[in-house]
Amino acid sequence: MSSVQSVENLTALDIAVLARTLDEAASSHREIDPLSPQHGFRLQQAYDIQHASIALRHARGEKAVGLKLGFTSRAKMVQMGVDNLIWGLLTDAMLYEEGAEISLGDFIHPRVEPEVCFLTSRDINGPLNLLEAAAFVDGVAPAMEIIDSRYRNFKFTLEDVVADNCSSAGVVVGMFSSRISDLANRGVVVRFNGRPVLMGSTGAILGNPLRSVVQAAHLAHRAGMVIPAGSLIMAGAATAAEALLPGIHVSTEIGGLGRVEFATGAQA
Ligand code: OOG
Ligand code: MG
Repeated sequence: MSSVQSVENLTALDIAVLARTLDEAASSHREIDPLSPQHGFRLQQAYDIQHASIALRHARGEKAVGLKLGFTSRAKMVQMGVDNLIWGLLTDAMLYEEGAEISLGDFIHPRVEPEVCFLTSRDINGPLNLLEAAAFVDGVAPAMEIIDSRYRNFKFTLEDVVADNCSSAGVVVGMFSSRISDLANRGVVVRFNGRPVLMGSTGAILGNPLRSVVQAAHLAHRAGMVIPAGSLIMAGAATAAEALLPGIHVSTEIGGLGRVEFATGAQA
């Protein structure tokens, strides 16, 4: 028998309270217990909580810069024990300068993962197929996402991670190029201080990371949202995520796309 007593019973007030709880955990860098076991919400309400927490960021002046997909690769699904594609919203406060030194004090238990980032060239306001998607992006870059679940021990249900904006915490994007075709099998290597710690292929991302643009178009359309021209779309990690350590140099190299890097501050 499930420990969840009832589902889809959240009021607008409950959604606002849970959004604020997650927002405060993120801004104070303090972990919390997962919310869904106690509050029993379903996926649609998890997205309502996510959107309410992003609205709090916008109210503080943060600007929308795009969106991210999660669990677009088997490696990630297996690592986190979740098997549905999910999406979250990015703001400018999550963008870190390429090459910067990032303080781990900004996070709870940050992990890094190698990604591909697309830049949209036109508004996307409906579903697209793979061929059409290429006409809506004019840049692709090697990228890294820093994820930082607000939940204790990085443990969550699908509903919890969606409410928590899919663990979004930081995005580092390398140089954009127009090499959008032929992304289906590029080697990916993440290095800590020059030592490879993660290796894979862009093919791990839905067979071709451009499919993440197709998925983003579909999800945004279903949610009644337009993805404006100039948005970033983070395609999802090609490998499992790796815990960040203090005082290291982190780089990701993607065949044909180049390298993206940052350092972590010496203090944990
Ligand atoms: C959820 C975020 C998943 C990805 O690239 O698959 C994600 C998590 O693993 O905490 O960002
Ligand atoms: Mg990710």
